Amino acid sequence: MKTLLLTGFEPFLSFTINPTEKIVQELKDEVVGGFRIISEILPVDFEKAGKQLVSLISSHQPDAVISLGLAGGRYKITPERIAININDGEKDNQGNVKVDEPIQEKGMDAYLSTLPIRKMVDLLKEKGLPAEISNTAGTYLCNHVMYSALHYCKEHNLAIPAGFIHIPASHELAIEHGRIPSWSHEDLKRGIIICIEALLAQ
Ligand code: PCA
Repeated sequence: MKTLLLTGFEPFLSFTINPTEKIVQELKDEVVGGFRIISEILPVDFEKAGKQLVSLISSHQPDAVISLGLAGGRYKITPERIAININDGEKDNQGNVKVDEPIQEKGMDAYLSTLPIRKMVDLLKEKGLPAEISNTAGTYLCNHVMYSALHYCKEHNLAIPAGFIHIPASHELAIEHGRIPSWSHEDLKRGIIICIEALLAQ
C-alpha cells in the first residue's frame, strides 16, 4: 500500500497546545485516501526540524509528504503555495534566533508546493470547510520544513507530492490562549483527511 508521511509540530511561543500534534497522532497507521499514514511530530528547532523531516523521507520513502503547522490567528485551512529560502523570525524552542539566513546556502530562492493545493481548497469548500490557498508560509519553522522537503525532493529527483498546510487554532488552544479564532478538533481533522483525499484525484 502507498504511504503518506504526515508531520505535525510541538507547541511553540505562546501556543501551549499545537493542534497539529493530536491530528497527526490520531491518524497514525490509519488508511486515508488509499495511503497508510506515517505520523511524526517535528521539533520547533531550526537546527533539527528540516534535517529530521528529510531523514524521515529518506528512511520511509513515502509516496507523499504533508507537513502541518499551526497558524495562530488564521481563520481557514490554508495549503501553502510557496516556501522561500529564508530562516528568520522569533526564537525557536531552543532559543535559536535566525535573521535573514538562507536555509540552503546554494539552494533555489523558492520552491512551489507539489501538492494539489487548488484541488484541496475546492474539496474543502465543497464539503463545507472554509479554506484558501496561502501565498506565504512565513519565514519561521513551517516555511523551513516545507522548503527542506521540497529541496530534498528536487535534489533527489523524487517526483512525489510534497508540501505544507497551515491550520487555525483548535478550541482547546483558544481557551488557553485568549483572543484567537478557532475550530473544533473534529473539523480540523476532517479537513486534513479531505486534503489527503484530494491527492487521489491527482
Ligand atoms: N507553526 C509555526 C511553527 C510550528 C507551527 O506549528 C509556523 O507557522 O512556522
